Amino acid sequence: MAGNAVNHDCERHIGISFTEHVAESQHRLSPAARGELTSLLLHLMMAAKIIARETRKAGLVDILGLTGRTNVQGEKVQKLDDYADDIIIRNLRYTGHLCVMSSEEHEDIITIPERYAIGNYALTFDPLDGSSNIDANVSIGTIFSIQRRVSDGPTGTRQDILQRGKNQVCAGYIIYGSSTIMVYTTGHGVHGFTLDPSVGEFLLSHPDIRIPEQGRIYSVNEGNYYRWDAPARKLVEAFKSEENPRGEPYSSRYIGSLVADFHRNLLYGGIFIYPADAKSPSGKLRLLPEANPLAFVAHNAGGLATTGTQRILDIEPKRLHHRVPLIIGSRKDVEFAESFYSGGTGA
Ligand code: P6P
Repeated sequence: MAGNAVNHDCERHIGISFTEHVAESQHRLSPAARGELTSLLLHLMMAAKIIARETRKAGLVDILGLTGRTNVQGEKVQKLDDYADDIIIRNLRYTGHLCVMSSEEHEDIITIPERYAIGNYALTFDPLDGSSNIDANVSIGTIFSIQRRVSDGPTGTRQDILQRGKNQVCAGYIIYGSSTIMVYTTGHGVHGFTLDPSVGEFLLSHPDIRIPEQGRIYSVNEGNYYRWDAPARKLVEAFKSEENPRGEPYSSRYIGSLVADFHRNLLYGGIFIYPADAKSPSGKLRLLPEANPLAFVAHNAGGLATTGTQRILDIEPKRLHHRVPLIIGSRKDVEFAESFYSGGTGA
């Protein structure tokens, strides 16, 4: 027991590197593991360091602005978007840990070239979420979701990607802001690491993150108000009134960059709401590269994530770019939101 206690302290010791943290966690939690997931995460962090470097100097080199292309979502593709997407694919496809990848920027799955070994995991990612904010130097982020392979053919398939969020083995994000912070969970707590460029390592800065069970912030684009259905309108009105878990009006904070809005709520408490609306009847945000990984982090930090009528992690994905309404954050605030959709308070 004493040995475990020592290991436990070590891996949650402020300042320990991500490399040491994942190795200690693997030793303590999965002593029989062969280290595939650990190695996969280290390759992903290398990609994140490269993206962070390019994001920091984006204003100085010709990497800002638009590529002139639109992606599968119909969104204008930023040069940094493309760069981040390419860096992740190149840094991960040769590792022998992945059977398939899926990126928000690609219509179909990304198969592993025949010259590389096939691994036991499937990676879904949004290479640079919030990229429309890049030119204004607003925080943006990479979001990732890792599932265990379920297919059994010569290479990975869509089946490996189209899994429920509750099956994830690991999920998290990297936020490129005033500092570069990586937050991740493997289902054993949520931990945050801050990149120290002087040593080129992510160092543990936020061990065992727990989202406050009730917040004081609501985060939504109120410009869409007249496109929402009645429950969404009544829910947001409630957060402006005293008819809410807090008993007084919440503060409104909206950055317009999902990772930044989510990260603030994770640390301070609060709720992020992106309802379906007349323009996006299924919702704007994507289930696989955005909602599922953030829901996995939220749940492991004591929070919740729902469409209003269904918990995000229970949703059976129908297609790679499956969109969902997203209500995510502090447990009491999300449960309050659900009451507006279940024929309760706001119906
Ligand atoms: P709106 C960024 O484009 C993004 O995908 C998320 O990062 C963000 O939460 C959302 O869209 C913002 O959308 O419609 O409020 O501009």
